[in-house]
Amino acid sequence: NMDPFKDEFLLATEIVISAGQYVRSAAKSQSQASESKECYADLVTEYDQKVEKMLMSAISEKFADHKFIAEEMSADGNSAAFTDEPTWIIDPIDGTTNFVHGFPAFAISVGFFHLQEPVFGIVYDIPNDKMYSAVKGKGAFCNGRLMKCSPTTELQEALIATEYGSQREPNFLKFKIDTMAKIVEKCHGIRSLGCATLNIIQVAMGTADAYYEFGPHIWDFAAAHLIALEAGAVCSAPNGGKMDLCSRKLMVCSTKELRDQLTPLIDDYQLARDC
Ligand code: LIP
Repeated sequence: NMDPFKDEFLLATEIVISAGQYVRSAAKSQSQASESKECYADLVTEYDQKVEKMLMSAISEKFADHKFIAEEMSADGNSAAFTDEPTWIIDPIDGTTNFVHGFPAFAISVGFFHLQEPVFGIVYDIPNDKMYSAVKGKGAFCNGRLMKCSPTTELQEALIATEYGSQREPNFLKFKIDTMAKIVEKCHGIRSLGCATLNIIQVAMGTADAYYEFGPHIWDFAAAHLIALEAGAVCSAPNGGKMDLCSRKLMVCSTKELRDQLTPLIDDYQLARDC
């Protein structure tokens, strides 16, 4: 039920658009300085940190007792506390590597949860100025237009999105590449936007038919998975089990039939949980 959190939704939309404009003007000045986090391929810029602070302080000003799970505040590797309290789950820039290189696929992601259930999700595609949003039970919208995922039921006719990710452990990469090899043999193709959020949005738009990934964090999924659900997608674990937002694994399929054809091709991989 959205109405009790209407003010939160309006505030979120407003601050995400203004933060997005700020990042877009920075993105024009070509490549961005970055530092690496856990691995040389896991990047952060001053904009990730600034945008996270901007969003969190605007929210705290109005809703002093709300909780946060956000990418840069979690950069110390400590696990996040995900409680029943009203909780904002924020990725200030999803697709930081793209932002650093000027590759036009990066987004601000804000999900709002209560009782650990999603209430609304907002994804703002910064370079393309597209606002995606969903309120639980009320449909998914792109710049005000209703979104609907594809009716594809055959893997042979499907376009699948997944990612190499930002970790470089050889075993983990081998697992990912082996899995992709099994899948690409059976489908139209595999795509990697370098932005988990926007991959999920492609499924919600019907421009891709499924997405799965091992390694992203709760802030990469929180908002986008609700948008996909509201567009008619099926969210699960990559093995077909129940979706677990803290597990760092997710699969989003346009239909159950696709899910059932993909899961036998995807083994499990153990990852440290987010929460
Ligand atoms: C990134 C994702 C990307 C995924 C990486 C990473 P960041 O998020 O969107 O698709 O493969 O593992 O999580 O660090 O740019 O917010």
